[in-house]
Amino acid sequence: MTPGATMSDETLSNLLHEKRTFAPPASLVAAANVTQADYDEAARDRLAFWAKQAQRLTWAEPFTEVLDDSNPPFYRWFADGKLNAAYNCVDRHVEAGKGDKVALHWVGEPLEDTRDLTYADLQREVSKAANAYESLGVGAGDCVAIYMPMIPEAIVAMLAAARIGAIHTVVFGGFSAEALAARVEDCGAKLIVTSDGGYRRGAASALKPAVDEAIQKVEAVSPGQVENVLVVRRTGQEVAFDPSIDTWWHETVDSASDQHTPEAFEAEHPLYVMYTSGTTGKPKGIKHTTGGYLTQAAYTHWAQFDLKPETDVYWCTADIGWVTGHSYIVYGPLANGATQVLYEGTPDAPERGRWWKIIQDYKVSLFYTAPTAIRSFMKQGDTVPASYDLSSLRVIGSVGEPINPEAYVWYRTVIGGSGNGGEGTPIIDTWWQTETGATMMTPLPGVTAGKPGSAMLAVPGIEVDVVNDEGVPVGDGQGGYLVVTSPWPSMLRTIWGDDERYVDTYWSRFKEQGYYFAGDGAKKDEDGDIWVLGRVDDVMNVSGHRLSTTEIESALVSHPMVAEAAVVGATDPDTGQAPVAYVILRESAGDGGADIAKVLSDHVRSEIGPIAKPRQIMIVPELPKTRSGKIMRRLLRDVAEKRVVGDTTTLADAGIMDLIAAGAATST
Ligand code: 6R9
Repeated sequence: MTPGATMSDETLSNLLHEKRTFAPPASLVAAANVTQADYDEAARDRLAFWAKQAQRLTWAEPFTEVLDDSNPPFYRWFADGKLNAAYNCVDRHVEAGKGDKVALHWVGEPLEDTRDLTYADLQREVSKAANAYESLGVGAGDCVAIYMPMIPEAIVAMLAAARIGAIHTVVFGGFSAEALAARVEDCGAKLIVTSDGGYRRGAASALKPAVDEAIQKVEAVSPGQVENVLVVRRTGQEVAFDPSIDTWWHETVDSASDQHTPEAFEAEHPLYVMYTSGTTGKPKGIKHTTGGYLTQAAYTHWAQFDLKPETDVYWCTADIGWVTGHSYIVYGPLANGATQVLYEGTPDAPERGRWWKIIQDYKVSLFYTAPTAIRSFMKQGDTVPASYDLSSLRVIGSVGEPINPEAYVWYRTVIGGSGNGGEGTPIIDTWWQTETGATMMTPLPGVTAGKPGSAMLAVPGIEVDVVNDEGVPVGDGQGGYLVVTSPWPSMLRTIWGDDERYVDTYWSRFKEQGYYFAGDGAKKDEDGDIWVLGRVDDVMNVSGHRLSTTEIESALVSHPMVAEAAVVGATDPDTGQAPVAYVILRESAGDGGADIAKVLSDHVRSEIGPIAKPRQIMIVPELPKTRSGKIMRRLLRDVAEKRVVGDTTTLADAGIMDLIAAGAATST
């Protein structure tokens, strides 16, 4: 806590008062997958509910025990059952007569560069890749690192690993050689699957050189660890090729047999490791296993999108290198036999309407994206999406950050306005984490009236709460820490190679209660619905009041000139900390005028009160973000406190900090 500041009674002040609600469209309610009865059923017997959801999967050997909680927090789900994840995502749909159903409508970034893969195609491709992996000496328990653009082979590479019981770790294609090397080394990968490059922003970018560099780094500490590199030819660009370690996908995989018998693995067999950067220290390898993970990914994908697999076309814009790509591009949708779009490139290539054109062309009905994307479209204005037919949409989702109420309303009206026969498209605001594996909180589209900015309530079978410093649940209208109060099927099992860090990071804060500490602040509103308020590390203390950055940001975004805002607490001699805001204006606002800082500061005062009024407001062209679109407030705090800016390796665009720091130096 800041020296001199005193702790208020409230764990987190509750500032913003958003009262709008959006009821589910009648047509959706009439045929909804999930109803109130499902919540009631799950509340009566949570474990029986999950045992029933696990029947969405095909088990080679049935489980007899649902949850083994004999050694907390090392929980095990469905532990004596056996299954194969790839079989569940691919083969069983073919066996059920759905081989001709399109699994992937792949859309490359260059126009007209498209490819459809049916479930039967996927079965052949995954089988070939699995055979190729085995011929390269990869087997159950080995680790395969995947560093690829958004092409079908990325999904094939993941499923081929799962099929033979190998553990995959997908590293985002935008990460540096250094970040790749650290992950490859930490999980002990012996095979790296990559491509020559991919298309982004209208041009071919390279990936293979980063792999070559990463291998040199790994060799220096762990000689001989990486045995093979499998390279997909995507762009045809020249790449260095070392035949002693490199193999072309189109030779090794394409020549392999398309027949492969999947072996069943124990439900607790590791499926993948996904690295997530902590605020400090080395990235944590989050370990997920097979049966529980697949159960919750499949159930939540079906429930939250109200998926009708025979008619819906689904599209999640996440990158495969983010957990959202794992659960809601690969495992959830494919386990459910869905048809989905997979898009390689950026939203504005070759023009700003690209995403909306894809929705129109493929009649996308279920759409899942992040607040950062929604705000960037909001910045551009309504005219671009207005020129496309978006009436196929039924349910639209948000994930990654709290969605500001104004961005929510824009998303609902401008993107979702014509959906459901003009009744409008419900938004599912899904709260979850790499660690939780699948959605934990969201309003369900056929049951709950949505509140802009609130993830609202736990999905059936999940138990969350908001507690104070002592671990006692807060009352309605109060804020505190978001916790999960009982184990769930898709939970992380540990941090790869570091059980102690797993226990310390997630289970020591509320050890006595046995609660999982999510690291997010949250509040309960007067109805008891939950609003996530961002990471507790970002909470600031102003004159003894603990304020969430999210609420001040949302107040700023509710001004018609503002598209995006980031707020940080900077050290202040009078108040301990004071809010400093970085704001991106909408294009329609021009430069905002000479008194823009005062206008916005007065707006915050009138929306939420004088305590939250920013000490300084800076207009900036962009904000520092991670590759999954989260604002990196830590770096903005460095600028606000006039420090040297810290580690920027996980930024999507490192140059942005120079721009912001230069602007701050000249502003008053
Ligand atoms: C899936 C994903 C997890 C953190 C999480 C929280 C934030 C995600 C949110 C949300 C408010 C939502 N977050 N979804 N905050 N409302 N709907 O994002 O995983 O990259 O591990 O990030 O993201 O702060 O703790 P991950």
